[in-house]
Amino acid sequence: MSDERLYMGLDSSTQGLKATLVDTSLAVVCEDAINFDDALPEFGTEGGVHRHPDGLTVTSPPLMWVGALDILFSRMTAKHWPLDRVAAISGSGQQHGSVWWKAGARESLAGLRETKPMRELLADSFALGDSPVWMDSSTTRQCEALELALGGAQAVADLTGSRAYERFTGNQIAKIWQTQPDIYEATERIALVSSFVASLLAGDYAPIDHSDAAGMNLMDFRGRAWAPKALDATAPALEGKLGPLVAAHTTIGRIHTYYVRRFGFDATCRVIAFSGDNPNSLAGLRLAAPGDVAISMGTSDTLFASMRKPSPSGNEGHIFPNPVDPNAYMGMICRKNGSLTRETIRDRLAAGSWDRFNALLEQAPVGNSGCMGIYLDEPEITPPILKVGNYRYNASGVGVGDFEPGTEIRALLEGQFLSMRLHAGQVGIEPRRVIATGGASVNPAILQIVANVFGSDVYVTERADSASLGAACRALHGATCADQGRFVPFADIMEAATPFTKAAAAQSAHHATYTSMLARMDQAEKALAAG
Ligand code: 5FX
Repeated sequence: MSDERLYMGLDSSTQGLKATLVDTSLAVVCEDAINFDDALPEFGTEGGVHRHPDGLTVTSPPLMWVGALDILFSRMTAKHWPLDRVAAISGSGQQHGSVWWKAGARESLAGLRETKPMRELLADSFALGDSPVWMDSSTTRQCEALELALGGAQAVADLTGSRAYERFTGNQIAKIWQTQPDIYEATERIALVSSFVASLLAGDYAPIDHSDAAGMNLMDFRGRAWAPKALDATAPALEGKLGPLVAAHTTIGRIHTYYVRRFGFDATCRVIAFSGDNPNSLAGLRLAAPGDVAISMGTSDTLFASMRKPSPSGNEGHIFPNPVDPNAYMGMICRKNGSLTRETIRDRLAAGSWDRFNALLEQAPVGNSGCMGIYLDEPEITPPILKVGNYRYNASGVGVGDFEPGTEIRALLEGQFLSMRLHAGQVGIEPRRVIATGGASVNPAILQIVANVFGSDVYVTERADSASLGAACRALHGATCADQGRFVPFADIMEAATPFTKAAAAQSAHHATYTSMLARMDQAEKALAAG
């Protein structure tokens, strides 16, 4: 039996919890995942969330996330994962969601006893039973107030890396403070989903890392410290409730004895700071050179790129500190209407079959003879369009009610990626190489559209779940930095990893067709955003 050290990444995403175990050459040794709706039906979530009647508020119960960890670790022991060889764990969480620990929760965390499931031990630890998550768009009023207090959208972006966004945690905190002050007062610590899961492992409140903290509109993203002006404009005495910030490669503690006794972990197993799913994906996708862009096609579609010279925009996009390089940043844009919208249209027009969906797509020519569409099941983040609906335009730009199925599917896919290219360009991202990941990255027809829209070859990794893999890579990175007592470049760690595979080559004529459609997409989006 090998005694090689292993590294674990956990990903607490919107819809489920995943674990990936890698060895020192970053080969995946074991992985497993559970879906919240299926594994924990008693919480009544759909897609991992509760959608509220106002159409804007979206929440998830943090106790469900705790229950998921119980179930996943129990499954690991049942499947004889070599947990005693895990030298470090790190993790990933859906960004922006907040967990509201009630006074006294710290003692409950420290005193976890292995005789009971964690879910029972922490049942009374939350001041807020349902946490706002990234899909929530109910805080427009708080966003306007923050921008007013700080001198406008560009000023907020210059300070925090993004203009005020509804889902960003600071604006969610302001809303709770204004509408449920008793909950705010009863809260001892506000965690992000990432730092929350890290707390469960370390048995103590875990610090928030710089990269995920940039999704709060509360941190000076260059100085990597809480921004007093933003805190003051959000809620009183907030810094004490947020706790310290750390770089993402920091060891925040050793695993709590609960996991040693109940699941067989080694007591020296390090817990490395957790971060957001997008920063983890950047690590998992090894975006090293400027122009290396990743497109993650999950519940939301996000595009991100490593960058040295950030230029935050008061209109769109985000800049976060880079989770694996303290001197670099990551640029990101996020479209909320991603996979779920593709699935809605697949179910409506192709009876749930991707093969049929792809066959229908091929019935319409590249560029769709000028037809275009914007399909919004949810209020959109980029560009900010709060109303939902399907908007179809013929070649003359006139709104129409219906398309043939093939035209509809092509309008959806081309529209999604044209919009992404448009907005990536506006924050200065110039793709040289695109790495695709997430559920839709296994669909060759979608990858070909991506290649042609961006005019870049598209590569895929052997794995679609880059966030939990990225977290496992970061566990190895954090442990190596700690063992060597210095910052070790992430590239040194990743040298052992297998190269990416080219999955689609850009076709210049088709790229030109798409380039000629950008201005019309821009116009259509602006008209919708303006209401
Ligand atoms: C990023 O800003 C987002 O809101 C989403 O990509 C979430 O992180 C999804 F979990």
